[in-house]
Amino acid sequence: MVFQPIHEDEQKFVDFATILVQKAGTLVRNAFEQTESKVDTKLSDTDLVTETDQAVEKLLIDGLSKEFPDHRFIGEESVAGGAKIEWTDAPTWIIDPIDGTTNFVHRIPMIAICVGLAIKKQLRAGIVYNPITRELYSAQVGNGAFKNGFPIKASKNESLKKAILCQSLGLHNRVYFGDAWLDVAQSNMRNEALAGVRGHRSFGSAAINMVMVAQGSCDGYVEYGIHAWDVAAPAVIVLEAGGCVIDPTGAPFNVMSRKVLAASTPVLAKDLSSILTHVTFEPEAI
Ligand code: LIP
Repeated sequence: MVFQPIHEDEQKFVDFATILVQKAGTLVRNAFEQTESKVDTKLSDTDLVTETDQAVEKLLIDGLSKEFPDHRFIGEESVAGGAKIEWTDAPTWIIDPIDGTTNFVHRIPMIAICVGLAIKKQLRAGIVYNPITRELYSAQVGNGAFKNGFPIKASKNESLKKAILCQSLGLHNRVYFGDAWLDVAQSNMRNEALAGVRGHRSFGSAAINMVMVAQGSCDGYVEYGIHAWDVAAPAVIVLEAGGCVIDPTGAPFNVMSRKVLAASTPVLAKDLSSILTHVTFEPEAI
């Protein structure tokens, strides 16, 4: 696919955002080096937020809105604070200030600042930055996927029997489905084990799970109950790395649907989808 911007300033948008994300990374690293963070909870005891999440989101939105006043924002902590999700044709930044907040609170170095860009409701670019490992993943539609400026490629694995899958029990879903969710999650992981997968890994961050697929380290990832800000940026990176991103049911991916399946190849994606029990959510926006 050839890089064909759908907005004449797309490159300018992404270049500016990349510099801002690296600046936010310094803020996160400094906080990560403190012995502990002040932690609050949101929807449940497993849904954490810290003042660093809020400070990073403010830095990103203030910086981008000053540079690009007509742009719109969908930010995890703004939405948590009551902001309405405005999903329009305007250039829209979809932001998770710290994806993997629980890892951040526990000082587990698998966290990511996620900034996705959508124009006319099409995901056009993604930046996923782990400021602790200093790994910056980036992609623009038609331009390829990169880690610290070097090209990355998804594996070509088409077999579940050779697959490492990124998956957790998704405990956050108990707030929606009660303990019945555990039966679904355990059944899905059991079916994958019976299908002969090589193993499960979960990095505690949707974005890190997805860039592991993009760089070919893992072969698949599925999660229910995630949000647009968890997956918008890494979805572009997986696709531009030659991977596949769909709805877990096999339907086309919808960034607002609260579920995602990323895989190295369409064959693996289809086989993984076929052994899963699915759940549905109200879309976050239409
Ligand atoms: C996290 C996701 C993760 C999910 C967690 C949480 P956050 O995002 O990246 O995949 O399992 O429940 O939603 O809240 O740390 O930004």
